Amino acid sequence: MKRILTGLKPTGDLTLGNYIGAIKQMTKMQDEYESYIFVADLHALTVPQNPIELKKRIRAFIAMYIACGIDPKKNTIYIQSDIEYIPSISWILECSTYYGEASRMIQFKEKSKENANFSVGLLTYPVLMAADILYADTDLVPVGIDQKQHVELARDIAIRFNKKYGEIFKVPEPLITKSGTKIKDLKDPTKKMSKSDENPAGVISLFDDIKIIRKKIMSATTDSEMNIIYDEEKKPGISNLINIVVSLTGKSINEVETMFKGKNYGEFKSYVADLVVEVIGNIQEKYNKLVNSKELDSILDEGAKKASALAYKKYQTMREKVGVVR
Ligand code: ATP
Ligand code: LTN
Repeated sequence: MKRILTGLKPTGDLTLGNYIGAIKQMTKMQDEYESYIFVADLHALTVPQNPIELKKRIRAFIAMYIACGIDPKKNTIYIQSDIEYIPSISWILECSTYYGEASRMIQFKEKSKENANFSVGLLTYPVLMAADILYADTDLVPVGIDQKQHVELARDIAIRFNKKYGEIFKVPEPLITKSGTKIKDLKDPTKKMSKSDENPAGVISLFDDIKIIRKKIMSATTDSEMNIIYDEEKKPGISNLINIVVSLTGKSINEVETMFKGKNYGEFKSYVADLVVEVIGNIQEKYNKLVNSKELDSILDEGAKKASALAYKKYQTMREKVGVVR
């Protein structure tokens, strides 16, 4: 069975976009693959975080994964920082990564422009990501298109390391989820719905109160026409709402258009709101039962144990090969 592995960084509350674009995709793949899913908490440290909030959010992410349908029996679920050998693996990999290639990463270039006092961690971020992927002999890495370059760097590092020291790493492939429609911001449907967005009005958090979710959808930006037709360019707001319906129900765009022929935007938005509220309401119910449970700790203990055993083995092999052993 091929192994897939992915992580999300806890830099904001999980959104409907993360659910549709990443978590739901993982639930679809968990029967076909041996799946590893984690919270990339060390990656969150590349930008300033409030420690108390971060700690809460890490646990919330794990509970949310499971509430969204990531089955602990089918997945190895863990917190990145619980796997203590990953940063050690990352260090050895850093020494096999050129400064030039790390500084060419688009995400680094963009984020380092935002703040002149950026950390070194922002530069080495993709090497830590390579360690996340390579320790586990991962075959496929499901990610959004923005992370493709990082997975390619992980491949380059693996190939280079293998050439120098022998076949140590499996060379992973990115898996770009084609069906993973990009969900757009409800207030500005030309940009992606993003968990680290400063303006929450256009972002549906999986933790939002149901009433707020309904309100956000009812006040989503649309155009001044009257017809519910998919046209990303001329009608980005309506198209985004159609995409949400398509992703949550499995209906086709055509079916949604037909359902709402002759209906007004209010009726359509109200349908979308009912749908999203039902989906997120069910998720929240499961989440609330899980988040403070002992069961969650057992799942995390088990995940950490399994992943740590693999990471330890890989790290020892690397030490031997590189020569940093007693
Ligand atoms: P940040 O704001 O911190 O960059 P983000 O919400 O944009 O976070 P990422 O952490 O970059 O999300 O991505 C996690 C996963 O969720 C990726 O696989 C990404 O493709 C997916 N994802 C994020 N936002 C959306 C969205 N709006 N629509 C579909 N998929 C999304
Ligand atoms: N960089 C990714 C999160 C991430 C990841 C990983 C994804 C960290 N390590 C390993 C896949 C595999 C992001 O920003 N979404």
